[in-house]
Formats: sequence, C-alpha cells, structure tokens
Amino acid sequence: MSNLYAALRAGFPADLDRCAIEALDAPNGPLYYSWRDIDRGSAMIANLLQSLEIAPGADGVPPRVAVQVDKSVEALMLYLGVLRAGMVYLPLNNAYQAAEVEYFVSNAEPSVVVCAPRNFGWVSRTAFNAGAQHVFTLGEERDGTLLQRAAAQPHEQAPVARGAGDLAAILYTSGTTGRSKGAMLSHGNLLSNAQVLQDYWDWQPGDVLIHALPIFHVHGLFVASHGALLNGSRMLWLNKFDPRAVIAQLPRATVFMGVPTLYVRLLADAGLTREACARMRLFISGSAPLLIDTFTQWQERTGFTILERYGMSETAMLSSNPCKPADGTRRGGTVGKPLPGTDIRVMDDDGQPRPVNEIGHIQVRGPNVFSGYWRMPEKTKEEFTADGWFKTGDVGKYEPDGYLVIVGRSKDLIISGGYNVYPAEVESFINEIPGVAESAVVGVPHPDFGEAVIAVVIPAAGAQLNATEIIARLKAGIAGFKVPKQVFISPELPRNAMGKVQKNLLREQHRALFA
Ligand code: MLC
Ligand code: AMP
Repeated sequence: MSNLYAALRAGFPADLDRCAIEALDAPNGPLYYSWRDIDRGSAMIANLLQSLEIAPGADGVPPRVAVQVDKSVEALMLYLGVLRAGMVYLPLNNAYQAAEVEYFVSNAEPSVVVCAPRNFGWVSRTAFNAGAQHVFTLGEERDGTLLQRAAAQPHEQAPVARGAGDLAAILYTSGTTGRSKGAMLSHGNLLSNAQVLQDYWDWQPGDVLIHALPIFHVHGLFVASHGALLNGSRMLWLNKFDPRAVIAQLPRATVFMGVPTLYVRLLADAGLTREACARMRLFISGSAPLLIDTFTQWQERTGFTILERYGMSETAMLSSNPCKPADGTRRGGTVGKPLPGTDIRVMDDDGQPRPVNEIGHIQVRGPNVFSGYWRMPEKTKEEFTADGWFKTGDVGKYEPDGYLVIVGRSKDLIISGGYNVYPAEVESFINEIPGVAESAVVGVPHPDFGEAVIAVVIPAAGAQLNATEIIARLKAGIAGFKVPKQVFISPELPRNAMGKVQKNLLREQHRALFA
C-alpha cells in the first residue's frame, strides 16, 4: 500500500484532458477542471507544503494541516495535496467561530493552517498562538496566499510513501462528555472503504456524480469525492446545496449523495420529476436517519428507491443497503447489511450478543475502523471493547435476514441536517451567559432538519433572562447550526431521584414544537 492519493490517482482516466470537475457555482459561469488540472494543482500544493520543510513532531507524527475554507475545487486539491505530501489533513466546518477553532487548533497543534481570506485576522492569531508555523488563505474565487505561493511550484510530485496504518486525516467528532475528540483515520482506513464502496455501489465507467455536500466531513470529503476520483468519474460540483441547482443537473448525472434534509428539500420542489431523473442510476442517503415517509415519497415521485447507508467519522462507511440486485433489495427504515470486510454486532449491556430482532449496542470492527482519538488514549480505550470492537454509541437491531436497523443512540447527540450537535457543548456555552444557573439542550423532531436543537434555561436566583437575547449571544459565539432554534426559560429542570436531568421528559414535552 502506498499513499492514498496514489491509489485514487490510479483510478483517473487514461486521457487526463477529459473533464474531471465542473464547478457550477463559479462567479463567472462554470469552470471546467481536467484530470490533469486536479493532478497538477494538487502536486503544486504538495510541493509548496514540502518546501516548508516542517519536521515531524517528537512523536514521529507528520505535520497536521488544519483547513477552514469555503468549498471550492481548489479546497479539494488542497486535501489531495496534503495527502500527497504525506501530511495529515484536519478539516474544519466553516461555520465554526473563534472559540471553536481555538480548541481544535490548540488540540491538534497543526503546523500549517489554511483559512478563508476574510477570517485571516482572527484565525492567524489563534493559529500562531497555538504554535502553527504558517497560515495561508484560500478564497472561493481562487484567491488567497496558498495558490499565490503554490503557483511558483513544479506541477509534478511523487506522493510521499505511506503505509496502510499511517495517519491521513483527523476528523473531530463526538464529545458526549467534554470536548470534541479527533478521530485518527489512516490511508488504509480510507482506501479500503473507498474500494469496497466502488464495488458495492457498482460504480460504472460513465457515472457522473452531483457533489453538493460540504467537504469537511466524511460524507462529502471521503464518500463522495473518493468515490468519484477512484472511479475516474466526473463531478458536477456545487459549493452550496440549492435544490433548484441540483434538479437542473439531474438530467446530466447518474449518482447523487445527500443527507436526509437534502432529500426533503428536493421533494419540496415541483421540479423533481421522473423525467428529471431519467438518466440517474443511484440516490444515496446517510449521516442521519432517513424517514420512511421521505423514502416512500421519493419512490412515488421519481421511481427510484433511495439507498440508505450508515457511517461515522471514526469508521467511514459501515453498512449499506444493496445496490446490485444480486446483493438484495433496498429496504426503507434499515441501513442495510455490513459492508464486505466490516463486521457489525449488536450487544447487550453485559457484552453478550443480542438475538435477532432484539435491541442492543452497535459495535464494529474492520479495516475501515480508526486507530483511536488524537492524544486521548484513555478515551480510545473506553470506546473499544476488550476484544477490539469499536462502540458506535448507536443502538439498533438485526432483522432476521441480516438487515441492520438503527433505533436510537446511547450517546447524547443531536443530528440536525446531518451536522452533529453535542448538547453538553451547547449547554456549557449557555451556562457561561450571566444570569444563567443551568440549562438542558435536547433535540426534537423537525420537518426539515430531522432534529432541531432546543434549550431549556434556568435563571439564577433573581436574574431576568430573555430567550431572544440568549439566542443572539449564542449566534455571536458558536456555529449557527448548534444554536437552539428555540429557547425556553423555566424555573427548573425535571430530575429523577438521583438528581439527573430527565431529558426524555423535555423531548416529550416539546415533541410537537415544529410539527
Ligand atoms: C444550516 N443551519 C442549520 C443547519 N445548517 N441549522 C440546523 N442544522 C443544520 N444542519 C442554519 C444556519 O446556522 C443559518 O441559521 C441558517 O440555517 C441558514 O444557513 P445556511 O448555511 O444558508 O443553511 P443551508 O445552506 O440551508 O444548510 C442546510 C444544509 C447544511 C442541510 C444544506 O446543513 C448541510 O450541508 N448539511 C449537510 C451536513 C453533512 O454533510 N453531514 C455529513 C456528516 S458525515 P441563521 O439562524 O443564521 O439563519 C457523517 C458520517 C456519515 O455524519 O455517515 O456520513
Ligand atoms: P459523525 O460523528 O458525524 O460521523 O456522525 C455519525 C453518526 O451519524 C452515527 O453514529 C449515527 O448516529 C449517525 N448516522 C449516520 N448514518 C446514519 C443513518 N443512515 N441512519 C441513522 N443514523 C445515521
């Protein structure tokens, strides 16, 4: 096994002058990138990174490159350039604000940080304070210092040799208690997953992917991009999801991937018709539960059965509904069967397997499963069983014929529009607001986001709180998708006999809020 980029590169078509990516949101009309452009652009960035001559840390870990930029084809080339240079990619949601970025940067200690030009002031301060040696900018319109500097570099580069176990990316995730943890994914984790999916989803020579997801998470960065690159398939690239823009591209495409919110929004547009989908081959959904209602409406409207799959930052893709008829049928309400090479088991609280149809904890092992959390050996130990299975924190059951159904989560996590929100983190921000005694953050059903974040806030003795002001303060401090859509001021929180907040009662009480 060599570098992940080299393996993806082997999938590029022989004729490198063919179009690889159509950047449809470019300000002056679409931009067309050939496979040669992708190869050369990523080589130049890799050469720039290598020219910085950054030594690995004392622990031998290659330098980290933290990236918080808007989506662009150049941002994808940056990711590929980091892989080629043998460095470690650390993508950050571009909604994160200063306090959030500060945590990631101080925890991961990147040597290089790349940010949007508009954020250079505060990001560079944070980055240099945390020991970064270089801060570059990369804008949506091919602007910024990264490309200026890379332009002077040679456009050929031999990817640095990497073994299957070598670190390729760190994805920050979970934080059921405490702060976010960096899931360490290796070249081998990512490549094995991409190869399995290429076969299981039956990628075809003429496939064309509509890429409308952000590229700072597993779904858009790995599943979608790796899939198309490894298969040498063209991408129709949208920097931002817009149902109209996706529908306009459907007649030219064969594959689409989305979180359930994307499907809900597409269904709300009258332009989604059977005719528009005539050339399509496959619609894939994941990152959050797809409601059976959405699944059925999609079938009725388009004639296509959405393929639902299940994954995590720590594991990439774990299970999938079948694509090829020989593998079975796609079943709504299930996340399909374990992917080839991946084992999934459902266990009780005592670590014994649950019988079919009985609910338990979902655990997993396989070549796709990460090696652990960045500099958190204790957390890593807690999340793996003694016999080496990773505890997903999801709760589910097997159907008699081997389909897995996810019924809930044992981790305190809200998934809103495909983004994870950790109630403990939002509560800690709320609790810092003067006049707040305590708070509880829960997720309630939402027709667009699947789940919406809401908060119940308890004032300190004598304090007057205003829900609108709390929301405004949070918006100024944390990523917008984490900010509660509604805040309730209440005299107290429901607690059980042990004094633990009964979040299930709050969820029940506000269940119909957005119905
Ligand atoms: C945006 N907003 C959200 C939100 N996204 N609120 C709750 N949940 C979300 N997901 C808020 C913003 O803060 C803002 O609030 C307002 O909505 C408009 O912002 P926007 O940026 O214009 O939103 P929009 O473009 O409509 O974004 C919605 C979305 C986006 C669904 C397109 O959230 C999205 O791309 N989601 C996909 C996430 C994803 O890729 N997940 C994969 C994780 S990988 P205000 O108040 O300021 O107006 C993973 C593993 C696996 O889980 O299995 O795949
Ligand atoms: P993340 O940490 O962002 O990678 O989110 C991973 C979590 O998303 C999983 O642990 C699941 O809880 C959830 N998830 C992913 N895919 C699905 C799915 N198809 N159905 C239900 N939940 C899902």
